[in-house]
Amino acid sequence: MQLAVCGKTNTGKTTFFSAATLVDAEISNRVFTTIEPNKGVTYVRTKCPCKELGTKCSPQDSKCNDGIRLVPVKLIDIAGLVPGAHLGRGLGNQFLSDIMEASVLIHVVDIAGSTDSNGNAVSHGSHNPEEDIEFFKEEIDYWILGILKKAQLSKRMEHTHDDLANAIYKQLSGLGINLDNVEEAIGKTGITATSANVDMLKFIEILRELNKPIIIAANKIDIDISGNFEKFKNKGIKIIPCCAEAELALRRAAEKKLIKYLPGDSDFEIIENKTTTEGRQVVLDEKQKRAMEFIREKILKRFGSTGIQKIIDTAVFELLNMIVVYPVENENRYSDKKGNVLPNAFLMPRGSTALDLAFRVHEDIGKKFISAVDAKTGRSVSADYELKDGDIISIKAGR
Ligand SMILES: Nc1nc2c(ncn2[C@@H]2O[C@H](COP(=O)(O)OP(=O)(O)OP(=O)(O)O)[C@@H](O)[C@H]2O)c(=O)[nH]1
Ligand SMILES: [Mg+2]
Repeated sequence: MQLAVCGKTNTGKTTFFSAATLVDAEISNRVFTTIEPNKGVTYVRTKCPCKELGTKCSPQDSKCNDGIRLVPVKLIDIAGLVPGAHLGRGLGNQFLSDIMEASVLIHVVDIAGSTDSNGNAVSHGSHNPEEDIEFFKEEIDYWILGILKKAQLSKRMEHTHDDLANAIYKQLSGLGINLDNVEEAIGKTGITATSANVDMLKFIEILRELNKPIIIAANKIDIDISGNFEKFKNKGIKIIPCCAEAELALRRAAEKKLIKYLPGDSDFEIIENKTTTEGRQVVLDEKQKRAMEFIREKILKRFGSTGIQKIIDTAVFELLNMIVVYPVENENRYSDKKGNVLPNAFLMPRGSTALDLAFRVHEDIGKKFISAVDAKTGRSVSADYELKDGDIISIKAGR
């Protein structure tokens, strides 16, 4: 599963990406700083069962920090789009296909309105971010329309004997579009292979919403003097305020152990008197302390967090409707063969069954599935048992 950080140029996408992954990448206040996509790993944050079970876990594929389990998710930071990208404007449209590789699009918007539609700096509040939200969806939709038009669907259907859904599905393969969604969108719009562009665009809009949910990261909330965020809150869009710059500063300070902070926390603690292994004292200097205090007062106290973690978690748990399940070998010790307690944390779509989990562990285990045990209750469950968030399951398979 991959999430994409995307949107107009110069909105803070790479800052968001670096804050979420701690991968170093160039950040600057000019347009098109990022050309090649940056790739990294971020984490969703969930409660680890170790606390409630009173045991100490030893994660192998994820991390646990004082009862908070961090489960990895891929993140990609894509070059900025400008209006007309689908026609090749700006850096062109090759990036649109990068965007479509992701399951959720994190659209980073400069909510402070401090950059115009081409990403150039303008006085704060002078650009309306609503335009950016609309243009972004339009770029994707027109780009898909271009692909479908090129396909000459009716000719292709004659040739291959595919029905419309299959013809579209095949044409859009590579965009991570699923056939059920194509059928649903056709059902809702009644399009045919020769429908006019305006009807095709309605179909594409529905298909996009089903396939590539968008969450708006309302970035640069620290300089939003126009109160833009407040205006969007009630418009029925998924939008979360954030300050990528603050998160990056906090994460870097935490990495150096200058502060105690976990992504998503509502506060941090300055670590005084920290000594390195070489015996050097490392502390935040006065300027850094003031910057941290600013973040605490202007961001954390006002919004409850920097927003970055909340956006990642919302993308995975809400928009993709994932749950976290812990497969184990030994249901009494909650461990794998080697004795690692709660070694793995799997993200699975809500509605997945014990059998789906068995296949996820290994195809062979899935094929030879006999039963499963819910380790928390000790009860045996069947193949079609629907997994719950936080379940610890031991699969029993034949030889
Ligand atoms: N005030 C403020 N500035 C921010 C924030 N996040 C990023 N910036 C600034 O916005 C500018 C652009 O940041 P980048 O992360 O390079 O933006 P980008 O969207 O990746 O830009 P391109 O790669 O050029 O498309 C830099 O000057 C950042 O320091 C934020 O939360 N608040
Ligand atoms: Mg960038």
